[in-house]
Amino acid sequence: MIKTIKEFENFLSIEDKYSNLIDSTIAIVQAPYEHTVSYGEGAMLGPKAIIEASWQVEFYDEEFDRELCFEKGIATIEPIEFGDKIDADALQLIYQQVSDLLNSNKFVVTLGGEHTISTAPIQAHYVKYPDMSILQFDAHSDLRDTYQDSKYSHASIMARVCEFFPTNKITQVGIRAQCIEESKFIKEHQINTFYASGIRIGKYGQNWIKELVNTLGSEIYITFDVDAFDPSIMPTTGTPEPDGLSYRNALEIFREICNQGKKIIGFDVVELAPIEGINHTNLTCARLVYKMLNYAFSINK
Ligand SMILES: [Mn+2]
Repeated sequence: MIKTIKEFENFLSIEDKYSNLIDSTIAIVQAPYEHTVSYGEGAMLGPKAIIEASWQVEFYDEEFDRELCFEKGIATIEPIEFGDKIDADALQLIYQQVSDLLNSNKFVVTLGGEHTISTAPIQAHYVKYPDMSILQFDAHSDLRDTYQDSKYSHASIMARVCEFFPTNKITQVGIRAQCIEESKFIKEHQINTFYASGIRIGKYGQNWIKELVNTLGSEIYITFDVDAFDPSIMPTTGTPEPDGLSYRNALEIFREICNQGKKIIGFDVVELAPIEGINHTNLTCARLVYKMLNYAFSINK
């Protein structure tokens, strides 16, 4: 039984009329899972921090001249309780909830938690959208077969995805920390990787954003590790890496997706690890989620 959290304590702090599960087009899943974090801790607190920060986000979006939350309805589901479940068992809980929501025709947003969790919503969306592409925002390519002896490490999430998903339909952006094996894997398996350094030196031509979106099919699932952002705007994440993307870069990519008539069919936002006293990063993530929803519904479907 899927339960929503109380009105006004949900994403954007909205009343039941606009946030009950039956009438809402959008559902927000909370997966506060943290088991393999290797450096900074706290990703399990990410979903709650994003929800609370969203209370400061305006309903109205000037770019779209509308209040999406009241047009579509956004249901916030109670956080998944993992108990002592880890690895495949934990992922199964997330997979089940996301699948159930997709089967009821909801647009699903999943909030992590460490990046490990993304395998579950990616798998669930892939069942419903067999032609989808994946766009991964990340500082790390996450393609290590194992990390610290775990196949379920946050550093191995995309390696797990590559076991069931066509690698040439994966596009990565913001990458700036990886091992040589990952670099080889990318070349051998034709993953479309837009390195931060490549963006800086013009390796992808004059309009790298257009080139990036050209690599994607018409249905796009986005997995957004917030460490893709520069640490100057996103210090509150497990492994912040210098020379990252700006918030503006992310929006420009979403805009280009819409301009090319492509659709965002679902997404997750992971790896926010809040630090007491730093609020702007939580708000950035909350704004990111609502902005991505606005782009996802830019074409009425
Ligand atoms: Mn990652």
